[in-house]
Amino acid sequence: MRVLMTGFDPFGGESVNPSWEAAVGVAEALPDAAARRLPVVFGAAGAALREAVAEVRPALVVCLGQAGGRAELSVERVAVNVDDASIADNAGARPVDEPVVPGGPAAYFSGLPVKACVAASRAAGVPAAVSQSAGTFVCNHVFYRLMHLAATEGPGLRGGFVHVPYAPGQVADGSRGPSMEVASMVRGVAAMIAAACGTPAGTDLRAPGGAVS
Ligand code: PCA
Repeated sequence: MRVLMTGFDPFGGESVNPSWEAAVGVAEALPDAAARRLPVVFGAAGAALREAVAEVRPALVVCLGQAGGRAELSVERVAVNVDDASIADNAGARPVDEPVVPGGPAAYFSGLPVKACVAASRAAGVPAAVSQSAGTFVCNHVFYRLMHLAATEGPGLRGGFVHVPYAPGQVADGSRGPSMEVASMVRGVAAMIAAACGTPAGTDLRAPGGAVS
């Protein structure tokens, strides 16, 4: 199965974004995969994703993004149709309560079997959890655009979004919380892709992964 991996440029004052390094690592580990780097820019990121899908023609798309502060790989369950930026994107834009796609549905569920992905990563020794929100910044924007593309123009296209923690070099001063080696991210995401390939579309493992609040 041909796979498209995406990661992002650095943002928020960082000089690296481990999502890109992990996307490259996963693509290199798979027999038929490509990696593309997306700008951290509302609108342009979705357009770049769309171009990449048209060019690579993948059966599966896994977009990665950095979620500093999280301790594990976060398999995102749902993309919402809202851009609400608490910081400026890399082009200086800061939309508030604007739709990702005007007239689009309020939300899309991930096309990945999120529970099976979490289980597969854990079985590979890499901490992972279901996340109930991908936020309302550029990652959610790309996730929503991906799912909208799959729903409207891509029959058979499966995809989803995984947030990764900071890499160790980003938290070296010790004050910025948890981190994960990029090699572990690669191992966990590769296990998720194997799980997705082995799980019929529209089905998932039945395992708890919710949150109380
Ligand atoms: N993380 C941001 C955008 C780019 C990235 O890697 C987010 O979570 O929205």
